[in-house]
Amino acid sequence: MVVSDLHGDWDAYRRYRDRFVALQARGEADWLILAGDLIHADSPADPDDSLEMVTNVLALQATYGEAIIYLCGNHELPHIYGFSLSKGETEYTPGFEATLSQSGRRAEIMGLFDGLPFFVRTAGGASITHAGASRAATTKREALKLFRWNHQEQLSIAEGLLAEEDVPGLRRAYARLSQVESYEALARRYLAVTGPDDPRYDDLLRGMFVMMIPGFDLLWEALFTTCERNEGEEAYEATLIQMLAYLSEGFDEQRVLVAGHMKTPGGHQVVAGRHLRLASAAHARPREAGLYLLFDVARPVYQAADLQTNLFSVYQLVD
Ligand SMILES: [Mn+2]
Repeated sequence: MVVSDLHGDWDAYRRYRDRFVALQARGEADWLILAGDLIHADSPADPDDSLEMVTNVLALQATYGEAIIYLCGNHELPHIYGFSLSKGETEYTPGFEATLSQSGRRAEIMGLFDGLPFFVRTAGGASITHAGASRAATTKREALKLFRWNHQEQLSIAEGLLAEEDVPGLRRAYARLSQVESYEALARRYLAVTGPDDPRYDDLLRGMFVMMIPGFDLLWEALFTTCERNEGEEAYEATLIQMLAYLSEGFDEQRVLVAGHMKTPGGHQVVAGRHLRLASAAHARPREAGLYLLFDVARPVYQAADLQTNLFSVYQLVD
């Protein structure tokens, strides 16, 4: 069972979770795959229960073990690296950082985020990821780097670079560039640190150095890709076929990519023949058009359209 982009929507999360629990008990679903962007309400007007949802996933994992797969989305990513994320006037990250600090479970949740996979492959040839295929992985070597990505390695490179710098000077420059009076105000806002003694105090600076590591854009592109809306459907088809070929390395041939990430009126869309775009809540328009995917991972799929009969709703009173 695949669900995507719940964006802090507890009601949607509860419906999908309960559906999985019921299906699992009947032997009709073995895996629950949350395809990223579980957190951050889409708009400041929407309720945001991101932290409750993440802690509930931890509880589900304690019960169902590896059957609960949570993939990394572009909204989980900034919290791993201490970036801020915003769109227009909406700042997504400070609220979650604040609840994270208040929860007393930061280390546990960061441990979860650090280990979130980017891709799941199936024997039947459908791979699942958050956003889609990206052009950044242009060689097999780059694709392998992405598949074996290590956040801690990137963070320690950035820490090494930061250690060679005049840190107080960088803090002042960072504040100046952000047009605020002090770095401390920024660190409190974006990292929910307690003050200058907090071990995470300089994580905004570290995040800045992460962005400068050559090759980091590989990860960025993979989680933020806007697919055919970026490069056109024809070019995207080639990108998609290339990505599926990389995903097929040393495994069953992968022929279809399932991803969410983008606004999808009606809850699903077939893109470039091989990409099934899924929106389970916030991106569905209306929200209640949101769908989940339930398919047999061993049955071969050849086209995204093959999965269209496997889409279901939790917003209707059917069982
Ligand atoms: Mn996304």
